[in-house]
This record gives sequence, structure tokens and C-alpha cells, in this order.
Amino acid sequence: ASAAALLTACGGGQIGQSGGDSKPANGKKLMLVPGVQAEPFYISMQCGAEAEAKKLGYELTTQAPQKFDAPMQTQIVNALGANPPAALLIAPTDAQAMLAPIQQVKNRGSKIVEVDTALQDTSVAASSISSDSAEGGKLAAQTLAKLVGDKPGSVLVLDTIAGTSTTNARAKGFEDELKNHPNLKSAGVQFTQNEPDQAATKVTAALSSTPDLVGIFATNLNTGEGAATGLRNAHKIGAVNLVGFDASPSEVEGLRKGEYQALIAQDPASIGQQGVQQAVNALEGKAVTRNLTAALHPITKADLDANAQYFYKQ
Ligand code: T6T
Repeated sequence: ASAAALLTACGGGQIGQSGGDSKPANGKKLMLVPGVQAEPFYISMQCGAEAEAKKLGYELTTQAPQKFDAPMQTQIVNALGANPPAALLIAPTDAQAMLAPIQQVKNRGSKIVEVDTALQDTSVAASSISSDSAEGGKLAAQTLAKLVGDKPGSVLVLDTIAGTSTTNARAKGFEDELKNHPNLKSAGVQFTQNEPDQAATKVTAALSSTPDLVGIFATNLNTGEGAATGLRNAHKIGAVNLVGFDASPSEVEGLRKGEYQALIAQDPASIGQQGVQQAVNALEGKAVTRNLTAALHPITKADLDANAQYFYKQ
């Protein structure tokens, strides 16, 4: 997103910019590398991080890959070179492939803080801040079970990419909780490469192969967008319950229109804010908390307006 767009998104301030003429020493420089650019989840995270950095007297710049893609994110991380920022806040796009590039930045002196996703190797980051993804999947299954009622039927999970720590854990949390709802049968977990088009195609296929499909859990906003398209194309909106994750403007609109029956909203601004706090603690020799979680908020159409504070920025 452009600096101007971010100005609006975050409600004023020097959001997304480098602090004008003042050139802070490297010791005051933080960098945020989100999973992908121009996405409401990460824009909201950036807003939270920018505001906290400003408050604490640090400069935070953001560089995001064009796609949620480990090679593209690696390029950005490698370009930090021999003189990296004091701290790197990063959402690793792959739990393993991002290990070597992030480790290199650490070796060159940066503090590493994971925001949202995480590496499988827990020895690299000083701190990790994320929603409780397993709990999110469980909440999604419980929400879907309530929507379906006693009716027996199959439910499909749309995951993003194998190696994405968050959505993979959401899918697992969902499948685990499903065991407590014997009328609901798993129709499996499908990967979509985080592409809405692929999610739509998987839904179309599932509707024909699984005639008793009563529900879909879309583990993030792209899978949700695709699922809604697939259901719309098959004239199955509302007939198959769709529980999404995140609360982007288009998902909120979809919930209002009845395309989704529920959303599990995260609090990305708080993830960004806590990420900066932990990075600064690490830099200033204060106590650092290794793992922190941000709250989750299930939202249905009935309580949509009461939850407006959890809607993401764009
Ligand atoms: O759901 C978020 C984020 O938590 C996940 O790691 C990747 O997808 C999103 O950015 C939404 O598209």
C-alpha cells in the first residue's frame, strides 16, 4: 500500500514513512517484514507497530513481498545486507525455508521477533507474538457445529500452503475439535496456495464429490474469499455454512450479505504493537517474553455491529 493509503488506514500520523529528516542511529531502527503486501491483516499489524514504535521513540520501516512467498521474502531479508536494523519483526512465510535467511540477519546482530507466523526452529526469535491458532481452529469448529445443529454432514477445511505455521495449526485445531461433534464428518483439508481462485475450485469440486457438505472452514481471508466465490457459482450461499478467519472489509461485507455465517477475527494491530514492545525490550536489555498471544473474536451476523472495533483496516 502507498504511504498515502497507510495514512488513511492508520488514522493519521507518519505511518509507513521513515521519519522525515531525522536519521536515527541504527540502534533505533526497526524493520517489519509482513507476509504479503497490501493485505488488510498486515496493514492493521503495521498500523499497530508504527504507533507503538513512534511512542517508544523508534523508527519502523516496512517492506513486504508482493506475494506470500518464501523466495520473495528471502530477497527482502537478504537485501538487509551487512548492516541490518537493530531489530527485525517478521512474519515468516515458511516455517523452514525462512530459517537460513532470518538466522543470517540474527548473526549480523539484529534481534528477531516473529509476528503472526513463526519458524519451526524456536531458537532464532527472541519473542513470538501470534493468535492462538489451534484455539482459533477449535473455535471455528465449535461455531460451525452450532450453526449446523444436529444435522449430519461433511465439513471441508481450506488451508493455505503447507509450511504456513498459523493456518496449518488452525486446520489441525479444527480437525481435532471435530472429533467432539460426531454428526460432523471431515471431508479433509485442502491446500490452496493462498490463492482465492484455487480455493473456489476446491469448493466447486467438493460440492460435486461430497453431496452432504454442510460446512466449510476457510483458514484465512484468501481461502474465505475463494470459498464464497465457489459457493456463489454453485448457488449454494447459505445452504453450506461458511466460517471464515480474519475480518477484512470484504469478509465483513460478506458476513453482512450472508455469504459467511461467522468469522473468527484476529487482533493484528495488537500483534504489531506487542511485537515492537518485545523488540524494544530486547534492545534495551529489559525482560522479554518468549511467547505472547493476541485475542480472537468470533463474530456472527447477529453481533456484527457490536464487534466493529475488530474489523481490519485497508
Ligand atoms: O490470516 C492471516 C495470517 O494470520 C496468516 O498467517 C496468513 O493469512 C492472513 O494474512 C490472512 O490472509
